[in-house]
This record gives sequence, structure tokens and C-alpha cells, in this order.
Amino acid sequence: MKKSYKYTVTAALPYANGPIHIGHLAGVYLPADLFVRYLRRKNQDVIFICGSDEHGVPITIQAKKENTTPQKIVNKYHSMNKDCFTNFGIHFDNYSRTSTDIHHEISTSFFKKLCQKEKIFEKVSEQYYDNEAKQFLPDRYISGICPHCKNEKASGDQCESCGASLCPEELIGVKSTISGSHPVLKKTKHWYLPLNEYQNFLEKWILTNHKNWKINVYGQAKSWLDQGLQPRAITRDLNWGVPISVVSEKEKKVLYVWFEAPIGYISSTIEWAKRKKIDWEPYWKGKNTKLIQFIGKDNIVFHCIIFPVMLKAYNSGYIFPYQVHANEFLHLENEKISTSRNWAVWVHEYLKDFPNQQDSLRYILIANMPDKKDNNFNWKDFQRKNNNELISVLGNFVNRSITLIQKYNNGRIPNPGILSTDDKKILNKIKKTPESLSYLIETYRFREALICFMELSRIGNKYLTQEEPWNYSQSKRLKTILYVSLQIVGMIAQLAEPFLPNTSKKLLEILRLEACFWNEIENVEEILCPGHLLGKENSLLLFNKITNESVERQLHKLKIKK
Ligand code: B3M
Ligand code: ZN
Repeated sequence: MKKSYKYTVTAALPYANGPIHIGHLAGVYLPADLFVRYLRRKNQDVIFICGSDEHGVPITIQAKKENTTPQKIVNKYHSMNKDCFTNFGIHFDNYSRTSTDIHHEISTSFFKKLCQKEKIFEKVSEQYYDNEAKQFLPDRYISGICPHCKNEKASGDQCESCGASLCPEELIGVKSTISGSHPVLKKTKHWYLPLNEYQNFLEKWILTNHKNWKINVYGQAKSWLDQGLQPRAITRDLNWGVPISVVSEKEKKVLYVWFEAPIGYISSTIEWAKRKKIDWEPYWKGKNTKLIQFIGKDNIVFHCIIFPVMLKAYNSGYIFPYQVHANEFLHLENEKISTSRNWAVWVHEYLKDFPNQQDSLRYILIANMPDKKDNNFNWKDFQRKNNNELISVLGNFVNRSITLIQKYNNGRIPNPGILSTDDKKILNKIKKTPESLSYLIETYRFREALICFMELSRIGNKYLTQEEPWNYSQSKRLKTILYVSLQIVGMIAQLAEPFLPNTSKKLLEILRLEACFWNEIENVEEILCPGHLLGKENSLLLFNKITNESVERQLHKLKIKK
């Protein structure tokens, strides 16, 4: 990784219409956080950008459900989600929101400039209208049968079941989700982004230059291109959203949420740069900047087709996504997570039920990450992975090593003495781990990276069991075994952070070790030098056991929801 690069890493802006659940973490925010923590430990210039997506029909539907206003909904869930990410340890450089003035300013100027440059066109067409509710029915205000997968609850802009992006006229047997009535067609004017004019650009940019994208991303983008791109409306007859200034006040038209939300990454960056008093442009226009975007699979088309076309049409030097990383969906107890059915593990509730156990959840969500296909979270597996892997493998090895060195060498790293062939093999193997992890993380193989990281503890446990240091009392051999074990513990402490940041911090404190950059770890002769004194015997408890009672309590909570 060249130091000269900058990295702009974005995570999909969650709708501020509900709390964050484990599916959001496993799908988007945890892989993004792991990747950014790794880049920071590689001493890279990286910004991590996110914020609340506060417009669109999902917000107004939730406001209706909670019998309140959209503004109250976004205020409630914006602060709830911002706190939730902070408390869980997902540290963005900026977590903004699309109701800010700066975002309204930037997204409307983006729209106006596309108008002026005639990169978008107006068209009057017939759109579905609900005579009872007296309003047009865009996006989730209309539902019908998906023409692709026959899902009966597809909405006017996308099908949650197969991820297809739709237009209302494609749906079969439509009905209004407001009044349930059958809508009529009524004329209205909208502005359209001529995606079809960018077919060749996208085919070259994606199909030729980005064959390296994950198969689910490349595949979905390709299927869109194979079907042939059509112009897409980028305005809506709604009164909640970024108002467009090209119509008279009385007509309530706003920017389509999926036109302005991706611009939210840029406005969040500008807001951050203003606060830091630095120039934002290098992060969005620098020729040595890599834009890496983490999203869920139902957002692929907006990030691979629509947003790049907007940037291309706007034509003022914006970079295009270097990587769009989309995970599949995480299920809960083998059922689809559903906000509306309250079938979820809400992160803020997890933090209350399992205080200071963020790393236990990080561990299982990385281990079960839905990277290539949908995957599942269940509470019994959570208990098993925490107790039989984190505690019995990682925690146990650290505990044994620290207890031994406190007992036999007063907590001081001994001279290695004469290293056996096995000792040398182990030291060489652990020295290669940073490089192996770099390869796996930089190719977004986070589950394999976690397995590679945990291998250090497995090697350590096996070493102690075969060497049986307790049989040597004060001999030279004992000191060599202690030296080798503590090099492994030191490597674990240095490499844990992207996966288990809280554990890494605890371990570095126990070892009285500073976190060093990844490249330094690769080149250092030994992580803990002879003579180095460890911290006094503070708690060696790295993880709490997950009890049967706590699992039963969670399952009971879910049963109530069934
Ligand atoms: N608010 C996430 C979703 O579809 C959507 C992401 C916007 S990223 C610009 O739930
Ligand atoms: Zn479908």
C-alpha cells in the first residue's frame, strides 16, 4: 500500500426511520469499520464518512406509523443511531445527516448544474395517483408484484426480496400503501437522468476496469447493463425531501432520495473538512485517492450505476468508486431480519443486555459475515463462539502465558536463550501473520482474516501444551518457552484491533505496549524485548462467559415477537 494514496471510505447512510440492528452491522458497518481500522494501523490517510439518510418515503411512512412528523422521526433516530455507532465502537470521522443546510445546498446546486448543462431532461408522464389520499404514489407509497421474482410486496422503486430496482409502471397489480385503493394515472412533470446515454461509459468502467469487484456487485451491475439502461426520474411529487427550486412554490416537488443521498457522502466530507479547516477536494477529486464504498446488496445499482453517472454528468473531476463492497443479508434464527415485524437484535438493546461486550458481537458477526451469501445469527452459536473460541482459545492462551511469566519471571520478558527448531518455526510463522492479514483484509476476505488472526492463539495453546513449561521450574528452557509465548501474545495484541478493538486495548495495557503501525510489526525483530516488564496483575479477564440464562432471555424476547 503506497503511503501517497488517500482513502475515502463511506458506509451507506442508514435511513433515520428506525434503530440499527445486527444485520446493518454485519452487512455494512462492521466490514467498513474493520477495513478503516486496518488502514489507520497501516498509517494511511483515510477518512471514514457516514450519516443519516433522512428523506424518502421510508421516513414519512414511519412518521405516519408513529403518528408524528418526519422531522421528529429523523431527529429521534439520527441521534439514536449516531450514539449507537459510537457506543458500539464504530468511529466515523463524520456522521452527518441529509437534513443539514450544507447538504440541501450541495444537492440542489448539483441538480441545478445538471439542469443548466442539459445533462437531465424534463418530461410530463402519467404517474400513479391516489384519489383518496390526494397524492402521487412514488417508491414505497405503491406496492405490487415484482416482475422478476413475483414478490407480492415489491415497492415502486425496488424489490427488497431480489434487490431489483424497479419503476412503478413495472409492478403488477399495484395498489396504494396509503389508502389500499387502486391508483389512477395522472399527468405530472419530472426530471430524468438519461442513464442510457452512459451505457458505453459504464460498460467500459465496470465490465472492463472493475472485473475485480465482488461477484455479487459486478453481477448485479452487469445484469443492469445487459438489460440496457433507461432514463430514471430524479424528482418526486412529495413534500418531504430536498425541495427543487425549478418549480413554483405551490408545486411540492423534491429530489428523489436516491439522487441526493449519495451526495450526502460529499456533503458529510465537506462538513468534516470545514470543522478540521482542511481542503475536502483531495478526498473526492484527488488522482491518488481511492473511494471505497460499503453498502448492502439492495443498494448496488444506486452506487454502481446511478451515482457514477451523476458524477460523470456533473463532470467536475470527481473520482469514481474504486471498490463497492456489498454484503448479502444476515438472518436471525434462520428468519429474515424485519424492522416492521420487530424481528431483530437491536444494537442499543444488545449493549444494555451485554455491557462492554462489543467484541463478542464483533467476533461472531465477522465469523458469520454474509460476504458471499446470506448467513445466519443465532443466540446458541453466539454463546458457543464466545465461550469456546474467544474464551477457550484466545483468552485461555493469554491467561496461561501471562500467569506463567508472572509466576516464573516476575512479569519480565526473559532472554530467549537457545531457540529450538520448533521455537524458530513458530517465531517465523507468527512474523508472517501481519502480511497474511494484510492480503486477506485488502481483498475484503474478513472472515478468513479473522480465522488467520485466531490461528495465533491456536498455535500458542498447542505450543504450551507440547512444551509443558511448568515441568521446567527455573531452567533455561523455561525462559525460552516464556519468551516465545509472549512474542505470540504481543503479536495478538498488535493485530487484534481491526477485529476486536477493545481486547486489543486491554492486551496492550496488560503488556505495557504501544500500538505500532502494521508495517513496523512486520519488520520488528521481536514484539516484546528481553527485560521488558509487563503491567501489574490487573484483570486478565478478556471476555465474559455467555450463560445459558442470558441466551434463554434473548430467545424469550424473540418468542414474544413471533
Ligand atoms: N439509506 C440504505 C437503505 O437502503 C440507504 C443508503 C443510502 S447510501 C447513500 O436502507
Ligand atoms: Zn423481486
